[in-house]
Amino acid sequence: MTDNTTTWTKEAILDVYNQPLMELIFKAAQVHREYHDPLKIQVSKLISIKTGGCPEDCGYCPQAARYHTGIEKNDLMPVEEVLSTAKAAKENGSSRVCMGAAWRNVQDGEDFEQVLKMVSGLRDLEMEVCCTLGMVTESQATRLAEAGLHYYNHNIDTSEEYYKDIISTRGFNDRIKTLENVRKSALKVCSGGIIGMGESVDDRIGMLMGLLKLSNPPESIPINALVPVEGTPLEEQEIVPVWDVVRMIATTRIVFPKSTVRLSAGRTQMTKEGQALCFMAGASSIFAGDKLLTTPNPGENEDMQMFNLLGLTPSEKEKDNTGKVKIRKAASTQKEDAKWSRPGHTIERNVAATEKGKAIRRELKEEAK
Ligand code: SAM
Ligand code: DTB
Ligand code: SF4
Repeated sequence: MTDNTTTWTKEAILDVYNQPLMELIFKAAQVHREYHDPLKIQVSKLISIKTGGCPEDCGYCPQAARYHTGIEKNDLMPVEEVLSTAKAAKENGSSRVCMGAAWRNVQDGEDFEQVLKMVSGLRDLEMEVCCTLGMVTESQATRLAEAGLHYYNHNIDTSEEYYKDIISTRGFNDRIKTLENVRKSALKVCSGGIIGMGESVDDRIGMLMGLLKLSNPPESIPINALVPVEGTPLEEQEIVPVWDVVRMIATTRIVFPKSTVRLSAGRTQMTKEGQALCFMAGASSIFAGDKLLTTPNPGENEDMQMFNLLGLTPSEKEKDNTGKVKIRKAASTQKEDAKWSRPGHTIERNVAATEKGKAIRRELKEEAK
């Protein structure tokens, strides 16, 4: 058995990952039962509060402006729209809202003030609140915590080595810095990654090693299966086999016994049987609603049917510890100079996708004349 004090080596995690699948699922299920109620699944509603037009070059992402993915680009959503979407989701069993913005990083100003209003509005609806807004400074994270945010999501996405093949516009270290800023602000950390981007098993384990190197393990770990989107550099990537998703979830569960492990993007690519194996292997959370940020997700009715079939129920909101947690005072006034890096190496397939996008846009302009 394992606990949060086990010192893991890469070799030991590889042995866990590579053992016979039935043994792996069984052991993960045992760990899962030790720390979690296996019949409860935490349900989060994702809301894309600012869609598309992002300056970054993340090779998997349909929201990067440089790729031609045809998604509708939107300005920051009005506070009221966020709150009404959240109310409906709460009635359908979601205990948490996760707001995503296609930003490189949070910038102080009007938009950030609007996000703070969304956070406090959602807190007043008695929901848990999570945000994923790109890189944040400690003072921005503290302001979010003061407004009532519970979790901040920022994925390390993959191993430090493979990261350089996927993203060139910001470094792996920037990601770690953001996670440490979030940790210092008393927010809970949500960080995980994606499988199915062409990475090796070593990289998958490297991603878990990256999370182990943080000062504390993330309270929540999303495991996304790549949703290959036309126009992105990873558009031709084959859908990752469900067996790999199950292995990754089970391994994550064993290495991080106390964390929530979220079966995140890619569920429409899986059968209900496949998802059931993920729950058996220790997945304890999903995203609800028929859309993730821009790509499809099984709708709430379909998920309810699956839950009924498997005897699962959505878990209640966690006990609120706001007030017990000492939020570092701050921040509201003092501004921090964010020194995010721009590594600027080139990734050939990302450059090719950018060029393809530019050409398509040129053609469309010509046609419109
Ligand atoms: N802009 C912010 C950032 O990058 O931190 C927040 C939004 S970003 C879309 C959140 C995460 O979604 C990414 O880190 C990545 O793990 C996941 N993601 C994005 N596109 C995906 C795709 N096509 N398939 C699977 N996961 C994806
Ligand atoms: C996470 O790890 N997965 C979610 C959430 N955090 C923000 C996002 C998945 C996005 C999938 C692609 C899309 O819908 O645009
Ligand atoms: Fe932008 Fe986030 Fe997409 Fe990267 S993952 S392109 S930062 S929205």
